[in-house]
Amino acid sequence: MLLKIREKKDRGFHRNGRGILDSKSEFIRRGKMKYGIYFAYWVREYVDEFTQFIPRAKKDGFDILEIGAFDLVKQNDAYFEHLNEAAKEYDMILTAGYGPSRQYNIASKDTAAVEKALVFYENMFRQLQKANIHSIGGGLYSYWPVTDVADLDKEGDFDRSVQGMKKMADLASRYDVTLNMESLNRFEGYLINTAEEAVKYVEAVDKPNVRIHLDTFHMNVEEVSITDAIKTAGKYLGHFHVGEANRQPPKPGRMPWAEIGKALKEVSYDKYVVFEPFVLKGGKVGEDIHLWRDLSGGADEEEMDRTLASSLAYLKKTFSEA
Ligand SMILES: [Mn+2]
Repeated sequence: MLLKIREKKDRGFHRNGRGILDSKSEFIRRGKMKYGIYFAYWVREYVDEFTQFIPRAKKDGFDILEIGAFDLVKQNDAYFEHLNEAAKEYDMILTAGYGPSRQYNIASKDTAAVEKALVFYENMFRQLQKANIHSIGGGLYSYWPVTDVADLDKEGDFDRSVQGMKKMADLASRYDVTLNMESLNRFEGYLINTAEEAVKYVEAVDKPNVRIHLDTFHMNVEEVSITDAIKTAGKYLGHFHVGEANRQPPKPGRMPWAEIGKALKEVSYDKYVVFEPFVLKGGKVGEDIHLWRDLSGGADEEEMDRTLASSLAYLKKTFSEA
């Protein structure tokens, strides 16, 4: 009955008080895919206090806030209590992203370093559980960004990484955490650049909590076909990042969003679609992302949010109609 009333209302779009799409997006949200935003859209410098972004993500229409896992190991119980309270209040799901420092490279030839990395990761997983986070994505199979290629041994590193990941997966499963292996472009990583390599990796690890993480920005560089890449990842797809080729929030024009939505449907993807836009130049974030010019159009805080909210409405509509 409720559904029928909603459908009636959905004949046309109307706006709520905040200018965000309305009952139509509410209707779409009843589908299985959920939409999230990576916190770094809003900042030039990394922060370790993520509670501040929860109301903002909600206001812009998101169900998920993706946070950076880098400093979680430093946090105390009060920190997690505060974070959890806000997540509960705003009905916000939290996920995490991490680009491992070189010292935590589980593909390293230095076996003592790998053991240390596994200790670090176990501490991180314990903290993720405290934050009620069950999904972490990124280049967890190696380190990020890879710049030193002096004695790079891709095949050997791949095998070492698989062995390390088997252990890491068992540790993560104790804390109910899924590890999503992000396929990265050639300028940031070398072990997994394509969905095909990701499948090979995940099948070699052979653990139910090690899945594939695709990102349209990276796929735009490496894949012959973005939609074929999604189909290649298929049942292993565990996490999905979206952004334009220049990492602006999704919009009509350049990326084949309708086809991407169709491919996600074809593989019955029912997990998270997380926006990972970067538009502000400057600071450590801009430096890490190699963003040397402003891509926000000189937007102020309010306009940043308006752009994001309308991007979300666009993608939800496009994916739901695909
Ligand atoms: Mn990504």
